[in-house]
Amino acid sequence: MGQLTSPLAFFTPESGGSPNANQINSLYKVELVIALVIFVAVEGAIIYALIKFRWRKGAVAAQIRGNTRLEVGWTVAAAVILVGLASLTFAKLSSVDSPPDSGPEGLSSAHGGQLLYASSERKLPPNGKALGITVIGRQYIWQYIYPGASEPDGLGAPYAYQEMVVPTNTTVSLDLVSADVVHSWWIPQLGGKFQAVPGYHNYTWFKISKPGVYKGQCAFLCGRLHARMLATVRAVSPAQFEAWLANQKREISQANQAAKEERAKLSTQTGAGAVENP
Ligand SMILES: [Cu+2]
Repeated sequence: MGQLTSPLAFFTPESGGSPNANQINSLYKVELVIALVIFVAVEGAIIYALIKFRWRKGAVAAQIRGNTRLEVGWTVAAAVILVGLASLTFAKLSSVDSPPDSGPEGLSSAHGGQLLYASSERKLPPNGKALGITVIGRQYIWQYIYPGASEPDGLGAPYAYQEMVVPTNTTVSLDLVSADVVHSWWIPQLGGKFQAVPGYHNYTWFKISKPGVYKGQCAFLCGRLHARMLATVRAVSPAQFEAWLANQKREISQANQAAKEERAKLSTQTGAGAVENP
C-alpha cells in the first residue's frame, strides 16, 4: 500500500496518507539505517573472526583478558546513539502528536470549522478548529458519528458504519470510544494505533491531502469476528463531502420516518400488546 519509492519501503511503516504517519515513517527509517549499519558491522566481525581464526593444526588460541579502550569505546558509542535517537524522537514527537490547521482548500463550512475543546489528551490544531468525528468501536463494526445533531441531547447526528468519508485538506480529530470491549483503531497510512476503551475517550487525528481510500482494521483482538472488523477512510473533496453528509442525513431521517410509520401501522393492526416483545 505504501509507495515503493525505495527498497526500504518494504520494511518501513506505511505512510503517505497523513503528516503524522509520514513523521513516524521517517523516524523509523533513521533507526533502521543505524540498526543496519550496526548489524552489518557486528555480523561482519563475527564472520571475519570465524574464518581468520578457525581451527588449524598447531594453532594456539590467544588468551585475552579484556581491552579497556575497546570496552570504553563501544559503551560510549552506544550511549551517543541512544541520546541521538532519543533527541530526534522528542524533536519529531510534537508533529506526530499535534495536528496542524486545515488547509485553505479544506472544509470551510460549519462542520470543518467546528470548534472543539482541547484537553491534555485531545490535541487540536493551533486555531482550535477541526472536523470532530466520534468513532465507536463495537463487536464487530466501527461506527462514525458526525457533527450536526438536530436535537440538543446529541441525537439526530448523521452517522455511517465501516467506511468513514472525510474531506481532503481538513484536519480530522477523532474521539475514540467503545460500546463493549477494547478495540484498536488503525489505518496504517494515516498514523499509529489508538485504542477504543469502554468508559474512556482516546483522541487521534489525521489530515489527508489527496483523495483516495485508506484501509485498515481493528488491531486489538476483540472477539470471535475480530478479523472481520474492517475500517476504511475515504477522502473526497470538501464539496463531495458536504453532498455525502447531506445525503446520509436524508437517508437516515427517511429510514427513521419509515420505521415510525411501520410501528404505528403495526400497533393499530394488531394492538399494542402484540409488539411489546417484537
Ligand atoms: Cu478487534
